[in-house]
Amino acid sequence: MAQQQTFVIIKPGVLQRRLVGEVVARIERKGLRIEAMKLITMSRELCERQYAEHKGKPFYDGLVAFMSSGPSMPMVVSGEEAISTMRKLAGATNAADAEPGTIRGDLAGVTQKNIVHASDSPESAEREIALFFSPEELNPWSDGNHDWIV
Ligand code: 3AN
Repeated sequence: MAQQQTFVIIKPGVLQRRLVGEVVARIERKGLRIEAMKLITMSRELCERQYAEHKGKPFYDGLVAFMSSGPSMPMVVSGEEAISTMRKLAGATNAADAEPGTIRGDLAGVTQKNIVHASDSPESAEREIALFFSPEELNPWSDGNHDWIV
């Protein structure tokens, strides 16, 4: 078990659905730490860099158009095994496969608009954090003596 940083995006449409608090609450309730967060509208170029590995796939053009279609919220989230923990909280990519109890299982009806992105490896997390945040925008913090996590 190790402390890790991961990268999360609350995707376009979540603000319109008034679900930002719901998503953030699930991340907080799990005991993860939000260490950076901002509200941006991604340029097409930024989307293309973020999703370079999917270039050529049938859903790529639609994904880039969707991700640049409105405001989204990139975040840096830290904690014990944060990468796999955040992926489990998010649930399966395919909206129909995402289990109830997960963010996508409870809130996503359409795979492309599946509420959140969460990095799938330490290498992706590092690359994505650097793509969206400058070092000064990161705010590492600890729980100190406030050991409320059971
Ligand atoms: P994940 O976000 O769960 O890591 P990826 O990396 O395979 O999944 O896909 C990136 C994003 O592309 C997904 N979050 C989703 O928005 C979109 N996507 C993936 N597969 C499909 C699909 N079959 N149809 C439409 N959109 C898709």
